Amino acid sequence: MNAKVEKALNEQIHAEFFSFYLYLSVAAYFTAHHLDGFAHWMRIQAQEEFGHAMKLFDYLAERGGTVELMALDGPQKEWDSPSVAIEAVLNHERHISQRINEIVDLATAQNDHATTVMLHWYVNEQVEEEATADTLFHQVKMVEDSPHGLLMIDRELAGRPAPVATGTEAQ
Ligand code: OFO
Repeated sequence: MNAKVEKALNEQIHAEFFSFYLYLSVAAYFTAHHLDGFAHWMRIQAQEEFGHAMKLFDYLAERGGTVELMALDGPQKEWDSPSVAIEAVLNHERHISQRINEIVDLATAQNDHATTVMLHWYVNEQVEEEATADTLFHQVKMVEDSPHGLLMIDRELAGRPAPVATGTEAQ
């Protein structure tokens, strides 16, 4: 396959695995602060990121490309408050959207239509993920000074169902 696209997809696999790692770190932060619903929600989010990485992993293999896994940096471990932690997630999703858009541009410029079409799934997924993180951020910000409000959101987040698929399917 096109070498530039192959490189960009490998870098995106790395970015998705870093998202997995970062969200797991956010989950650990919430667990340490006894907000188990938030921690549960972030663990599921991390699982989804793992799925996003594996979807690209499988796609590269299917196209005869070479998967090159790279070292992951240690993610941030502490945030000043729950809203700051969720804001970090929102900002990270915006960063991922930007990356996806750039790879779509690259694949299109390289006439790699199969990759452009495959990436449309990620473009749509990013719209949803940014919207979800944005809503959660604003809700947490609204109640941040009220433990009661925070616990209500925590209870709600505890109900997020686990992804149905296992293995390498993206969510
Ligand atoms: Fe949360 O994003 Fe992956 O793609």
